[in-house]
Amino acid sequence: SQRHKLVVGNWKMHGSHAANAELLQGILASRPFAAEAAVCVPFPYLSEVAVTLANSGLAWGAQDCSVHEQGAYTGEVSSVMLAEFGCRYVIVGHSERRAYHGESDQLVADKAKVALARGITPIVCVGETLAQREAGETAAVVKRQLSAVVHALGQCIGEVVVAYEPVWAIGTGRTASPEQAQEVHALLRAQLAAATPRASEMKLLYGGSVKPDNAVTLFGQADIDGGLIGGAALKASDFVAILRAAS
Ligand code: G2H
Repeated sequence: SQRHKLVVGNWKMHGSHAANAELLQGILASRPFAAEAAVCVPFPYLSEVAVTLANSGLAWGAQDCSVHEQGAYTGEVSSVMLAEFGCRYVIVGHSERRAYHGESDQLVADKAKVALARGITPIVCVGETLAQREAGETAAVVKRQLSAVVHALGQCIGEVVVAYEPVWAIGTGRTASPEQAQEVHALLRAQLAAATPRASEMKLLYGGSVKPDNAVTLFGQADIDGGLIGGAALKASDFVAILRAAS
C-alpha cells in the first residue's frame, strides 16, 4: 500500500534503568529505519526515554492515560502530563486493560478523545477473544469496539491509529494467520471509510505475537500497515528485524 508503515513496541510492565538503556542503544544503533518506529514505555521511564530518544527518529509514548485531565484520581496519569513528556502516542483499550481493569468501549473511546485533544495520537486496540472467534462473533465485536471510538471522535477519527489484536494471539505465540488478520483489517478499514474520507490514509496495525519470522507476511497484507509488538519489542535484535520487515 501507499501508507508508510509504523512499528510500535509495547513494553508492557517490563524494564529497568539498565535494561531500557541497553535496549534503546541497540535499537538506535540500527538507524536509519525505513518504517516509522516508536516505543510505548511504563510511565516512570518516560522522562529518561524522552531524553535518550530526543531527535533520534524513534518516537515514544505511553500505554494508557486517564480520561480526566487532572484532579483527585489517585494513581492516574493524564494526557496533559504525557504531552509534557513529549509522547507522540498513547495506547488505549489494550485487551489487558479491558480485561484486568474493566475498561469499557465508552471509556476507551473517551480516552482516545482526551489524548487527541492534547495532540497525542491514540493507538486504539480492538480484538476478539477465542470464545468470541469460535462463536463467529469476531466481526461484531471489533465493529462494536471501533464504533464507540468513531462516535466519540466524529471526523477526528481519521487521526487515530487502530490496532487489531486478537486476544487469543497475545503473548501466546499463536499468531493470527496473515489471511485472518487481513480479513479483520479490511472490515475495520471499511467501517472507517463510512466515517471519514481519510480511512485510506489511516494506519491499521496488527498485534499479537508478531516476531521477526512472521512480520514480513503479516506486513505484506493490503490493509496491515505495521505492528504493535510486545514480547519481541524487548530484544533490540528482534525489534530491529521487525522494523526491517516493515520497510
Ligand atoms: C499484544 C502484543 C503487544 P505480544 O498485546 O501489544 O504483545 O507481541 O507479546 O503478543
